[in-house]
Amino acid sequence: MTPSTAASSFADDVRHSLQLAPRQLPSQYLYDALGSALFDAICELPWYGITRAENALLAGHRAEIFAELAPLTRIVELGPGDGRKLQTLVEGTSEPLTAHLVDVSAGALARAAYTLSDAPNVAVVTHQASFEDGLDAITRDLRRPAIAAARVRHTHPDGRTLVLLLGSNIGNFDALAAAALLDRICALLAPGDALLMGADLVKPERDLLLAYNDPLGVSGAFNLNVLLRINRELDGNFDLRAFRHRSVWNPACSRMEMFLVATRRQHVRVEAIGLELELEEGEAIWTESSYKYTAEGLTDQLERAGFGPVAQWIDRDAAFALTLARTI
Ligand code: AVJ
Repeated sequence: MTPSTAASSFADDVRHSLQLAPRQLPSQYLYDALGSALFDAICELPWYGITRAENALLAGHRAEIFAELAPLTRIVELGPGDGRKLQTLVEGTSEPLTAHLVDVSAGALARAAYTLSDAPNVAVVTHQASFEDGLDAITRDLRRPAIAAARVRHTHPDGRTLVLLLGSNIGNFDALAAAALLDRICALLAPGDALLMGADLVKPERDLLLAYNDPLGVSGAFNLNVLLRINRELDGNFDLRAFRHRSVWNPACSRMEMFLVATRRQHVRVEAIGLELELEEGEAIWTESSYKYTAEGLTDQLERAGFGPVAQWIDRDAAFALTLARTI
């Protein structure tokens, strides 16, 4: 994706989504350089257990995963963040690997590539793109004639592929979009390849509220930063002090919802997209949904997308599941 395309889709998405009822902003835009750094800080918070639980599961089961998938030569990670999840995983093998990293954030890609430069057996290829566009680009690469012929014979002369969708990144997709993403991943893979998915499970509401509205205020800063980004990149005049962070658990939809709530009636202008907004006091901009799953819900969803045998490891304390699904 060229920077100009990225910039114009940000402008289009902001113009469109801020005029919806209720007002919204797509959560992918939370991750500019500062947003990615704030998210990395969230992962260090004692109240946000996803990252620690997942790392422990990856470290505990990586040998098993590599043994199961041998010969594994290619890893595609959707949303690598700072690269530490993948770093933990690849400590389980000394075989040569190519890692394709797909992320909307250039800063995250640079940091992930740097983290992985410690692993001598891993060659990194970065794709600054949405998960969908990145998968399309990688699929085009993989459909070279020699590989296409091998796929028809259902063999793996060039090794197997493992797609990683970790950190509960799946949680930002609603049911339809998640199904479409899993279908797309399944279609990219050849028989014997696999998807490793890390997903946060439903847990007590008080734990969820602490994870998404932490006492240190990092979650709030992470959320508010999207307004700062609009001010900087689209010449907006959002007053960050006139909004507060709100997180709520929506049990009917099994998701955490994150909002920016206007603390007073106000007029906002976003110059670069010619947008004028009148916000009422208490009016909310919906900035993120984080869906929470059940262990069975995850395996059902993977089977519906066409995956075959599934292995699952669960951290009961953190209520987090790591699920490995093979293709048939
Ligand atoms: C990176 C999407 C998995 O939903 O838990 C953290 C982002 N939002 N705190 C999540 C997030 C608020 C995170 N994901």
